[in-house]
Amino acid sequence: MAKKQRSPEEASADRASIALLEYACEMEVDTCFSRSDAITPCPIGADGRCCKNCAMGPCRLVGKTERGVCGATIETVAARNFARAVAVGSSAHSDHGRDLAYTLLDAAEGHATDYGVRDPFKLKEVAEYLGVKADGRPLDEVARDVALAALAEFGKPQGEILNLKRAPARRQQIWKEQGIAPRSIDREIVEILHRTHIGNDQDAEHLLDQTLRCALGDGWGGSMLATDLSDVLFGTPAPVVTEANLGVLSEDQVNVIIHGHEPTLSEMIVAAAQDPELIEYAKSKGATGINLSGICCTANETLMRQGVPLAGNFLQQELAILTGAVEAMVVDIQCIFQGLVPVADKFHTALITTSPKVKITGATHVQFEEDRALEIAKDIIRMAIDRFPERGETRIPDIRSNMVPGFSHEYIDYALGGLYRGSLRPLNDAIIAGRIRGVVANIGCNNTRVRHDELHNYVVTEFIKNDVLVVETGCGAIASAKMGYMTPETALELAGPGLREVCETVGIPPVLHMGSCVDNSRILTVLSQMATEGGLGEDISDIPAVGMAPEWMSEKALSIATYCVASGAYVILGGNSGPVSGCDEVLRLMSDGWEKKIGGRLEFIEEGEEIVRRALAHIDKKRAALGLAEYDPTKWGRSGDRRMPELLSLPLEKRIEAVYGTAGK
Ligand code: XCC
Ligand code: SF4
Repeated sequence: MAKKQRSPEEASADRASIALLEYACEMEVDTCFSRSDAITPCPIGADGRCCKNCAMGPCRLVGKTERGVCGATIETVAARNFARAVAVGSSAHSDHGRDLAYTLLDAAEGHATDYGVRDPFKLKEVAEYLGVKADGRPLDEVARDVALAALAEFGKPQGEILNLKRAPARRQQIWKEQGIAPRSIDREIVEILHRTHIGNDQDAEHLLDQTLRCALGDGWGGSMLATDLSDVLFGTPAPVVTEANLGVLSEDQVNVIIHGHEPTLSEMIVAAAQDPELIEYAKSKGATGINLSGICCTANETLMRQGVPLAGNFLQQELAILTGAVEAMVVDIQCIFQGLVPVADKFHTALITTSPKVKITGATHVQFEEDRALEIAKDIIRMAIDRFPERGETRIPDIRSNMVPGFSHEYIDYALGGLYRGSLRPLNDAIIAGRIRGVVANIGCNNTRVRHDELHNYVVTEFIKNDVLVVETGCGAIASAKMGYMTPETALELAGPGLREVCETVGIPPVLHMGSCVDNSRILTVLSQMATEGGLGEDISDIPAVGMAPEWMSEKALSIATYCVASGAYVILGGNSGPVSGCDEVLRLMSDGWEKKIGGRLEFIEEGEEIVRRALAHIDKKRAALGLAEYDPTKWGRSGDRRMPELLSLPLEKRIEAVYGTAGK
């Protein structure tokens, strides 16, 4: 039975997307939105009640069926499904990290001459974490050893993941006590695949323990390496000024969109787009230049380091092509819709796959190789330029917002403490005093099953109003960027009085863009440092902080959620159909069970209001447990820049009165 199609306004909260969805309806072009309306999710699979791990099934544990053919219970089936999803998510992040280690190795050995070490300080720091001696040695040698040490983390025969040592001591102790410290990244993933084979591990709690261990291998292993090595190769992010939403596309330049997750090729495309010869070539075809923008996390990577504007988030990939203004969409890995092919076919757009791991039927494959990186990037730009004369009518929505991304952990340290005394002390102090009530990490995807961007926008608005500092990555970060929340000025407009004081003093937005999905590791680093800085307990689980992905859809999001919980955080995933909601016992194990075991808990909550309510309650509970002052917004807001212009506009006498009261007369 065909379902009713949602109107553009029902499908998205983003104005630029609504405009293009109207056009998609008119043109009868299918998008993820219309397909989502046409497909009802399988209610059995959605709840985690379906097992297809062997050919005696698939077994659907519904109605009177209490066990699968092999006798597996719903607890086993739900936990196994969840474990497998986390293993896939973890593999995606980690394999991305592995490729960066190979790029660094190739660069250090002179096989990839377009790449090199762009942040030697970070290299030294990472060398230390990985046990590589850096002092007094040539940079290339250190880089080579760091790359090899990083690669060893994926499959070393003994020991534990080295970056675990970066967690607070108390946290490391918990991992030891619970036996969930990951040994090597690949091993924990493979062990999940093994354990979930038919007739193997059939105890939900035991399966979930391994899930925690595997996810930790992602967060503190693969993802953290991906972040660190990207910073080494391409520079550690610091604030830049740029823009977000489809309005960044240009009417008169060649538009190239980079989409996916890896910075490796896209950094070269950024360089190629600035090549004077190619710009001349673009002009020879009637364009005024070359305009780059990004979608998903490739966008976040080049945004943070190069200021490349954001065209949009996950659900806008097809809509970008519908503008008719995109000459090429260049994709690498992860979150790339196969649905791009039929949309691109209707326009002059070249859809170009580049990863040796990703081909899409109907797209043009230009395989990326590190040793010819810039050359390949230039070929791709040339292909885009060649499409420009074929461009037809365009409909670029005139919608974009200013933004300031680039808040790496290093930059936050610097912003708060200065070059020589970089520290998170002022952040801890602001939380202790109650100017900042707590911290929320709002991350993750969009999902066609909820109105595009709506939950992201709602929760972020509520949190900053309530003096909660918000840090973001992934597509959630792009949603806030489009709302204009990532400029310091927003702080004046929307933030609560205490948060506003802090933002004004430091000159930061109340919503900080911390990067791509693998960069959630930056959030782990910040939380660890907050826990060891003093005044906020001694573990991540003590900090008044909450993690959430209200519009999540990917298996990577499940891995992120699980490693955050395993690191001590309270994590909320949007939507009630968590992949285990068919089994109360597994839901209990992940919430109360995990809280007892490791201090963090995972919950699935559908409503935005309830997400905010529970997050604030958790923050206040943690504040109370630390013995901090109860949150009281009326204490703040009588200082800060905003009062200055107001004050200066008053006549002298009134000004004195405003400062000293009538006693000043
Ligand atoms: Fe993909 Fe990273 Fe999700 Fe966005 S947020 S839809 S995973 S791009 Ni990670
Ligand atoms: Fe059914 Fe068991 Fe096979 Fe799963 S593993 S499909 S529950 S018989």
